Amino acid sequence: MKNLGDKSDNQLSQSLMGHSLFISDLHLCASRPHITTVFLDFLKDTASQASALYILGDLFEYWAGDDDIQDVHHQPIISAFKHLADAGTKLYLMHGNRDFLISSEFCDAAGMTLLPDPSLINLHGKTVLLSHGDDLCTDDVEYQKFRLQVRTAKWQEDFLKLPLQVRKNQIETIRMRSEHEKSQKSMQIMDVNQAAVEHLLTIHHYPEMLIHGHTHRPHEHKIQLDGHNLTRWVLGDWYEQGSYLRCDQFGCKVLSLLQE
Ligand code: LP5
Ligand code: MN
Repeated sequence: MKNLGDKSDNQLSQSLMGHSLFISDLHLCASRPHITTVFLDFLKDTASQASALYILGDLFEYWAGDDDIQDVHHQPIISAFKHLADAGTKLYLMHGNRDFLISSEFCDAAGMTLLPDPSLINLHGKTVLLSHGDDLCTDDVEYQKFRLQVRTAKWQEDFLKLPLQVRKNQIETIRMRSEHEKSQKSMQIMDVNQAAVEHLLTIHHYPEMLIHGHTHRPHEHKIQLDGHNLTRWVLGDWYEQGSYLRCDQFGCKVLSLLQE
């Protein structure tokens, strides 16, 4: 006969089994149809084998509001997510700096759970902190000012009242200004700030791993902090190829779709 002890043992072994995938910075858009095709194949062939898929921001080149879910480029992506979720893969989405206007209408249609940034999870028995990563780029003062402004509820409420096409036009203006300003900033300014990383890890009680994207500089960083050995995984973008992090109870490794 089963007792409560058996149940929690069972739940623990369930969480240790299987594997999870992490991706970010796909920047999907109608003008790069090849990457959308690669991504739809990834969902069908690779993510369908995983117990969970975590998308850590910037899934889209930009997101102007959930009233854009009917767009012909967005529809097949949303349907593919829903199909995957219905087949049993858990789907988690975190906002990036380009798609933070994704809301519940999109998530419900796609069968996804929206995660706050940062989020602490239990990943196959390990404590792992997830973030998009832009909040850690504290040396990029101009960007942080912009971020503070557009992440307020009031600003978003006012912006979303504008007609969809007006929002898209304003976003185009910001993208052009952002590209120009980025060309004037050093690589160091646009990277994460080490003290910000260490502060985040400390206030979350030294999780074994931090996984984030945004900087498009994929790497496994080993960190020693207050006597703890931690790992910071940086995910790659999907401009040239699909790269993803695969984690199970034995550890994590970066894989590329071109290697398969
Ligand atoms: O994304 P990435 O890596 O290329 O660059 C980021 C920072 N840039 C941004 C802007 C986005 O790329 C494009 C816009 C996304 C749309 C969001 C939806 C709704 C917003 C609508 C607002 C009206 O995030 C870039 C960082 C870089 O990461 C590295 O960390 O450097 O930051 C910038 O370049 C920002 C500039 O420094 C400041 C921009 C101020 C723009 C203010 C424009 C206001 C005028 C509005 C006119 C309608
Ligand atoms: Mn980003």
